[in-house]
Amino acid sequence: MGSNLGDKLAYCRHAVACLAQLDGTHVTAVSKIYRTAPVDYQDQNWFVNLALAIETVLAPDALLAALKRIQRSAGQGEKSIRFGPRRLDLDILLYGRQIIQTPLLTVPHPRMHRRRFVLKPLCDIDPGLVHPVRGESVRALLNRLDPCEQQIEEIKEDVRTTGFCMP
Ligand code: PH2
Ligand code: MG
Ligand code: MG
Repeated sequence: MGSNLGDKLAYCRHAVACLAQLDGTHVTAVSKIYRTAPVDYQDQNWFVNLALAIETVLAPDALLAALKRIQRSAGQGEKSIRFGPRRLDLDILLYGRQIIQTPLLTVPHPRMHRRRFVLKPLCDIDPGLVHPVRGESVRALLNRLDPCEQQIEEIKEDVRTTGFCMP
């Protein structure tokens, strides 16, 4: 998840709480929280980014619909500039090892392998997670990035609120 408008951490906390309360869904891991330099469209605020692992009965399209609902509940409209500022952005990065291509959803996320703000939090959760298209672990993909690009700093905060079911 990511936010770079308003009270970024509060939007992320809200999203974590909503996901923890989603029917048929358990949050099983939460990454550290990061401040990250904007990528792809650079003339905007730094983001707060983190990643969650969930177990869910929701199929990918139903999960996507739920994520959009949570985005809307944070006041995030559907129409934002591509790669531009947003209160809350919830993306599906991986769905098990499935490869999904529909008009609404591409999984694995098509840009995740080159984004430090995605790979670093995923490594917190499980560095051995394998990208099902590239056949490489998220740690290997992270090590491949140019160390001079995509600044990232850990924030010492806790986004976990209530309703958690940690393994
Ligand atoms: N999201 C984008 C575009 N650029 N940069 C950072 N650092 N973090 C993001 O979450 C992000 C971005 C589009 O969703
Ligand atoms: Mg995004
Ligand atoms: Mg998105």
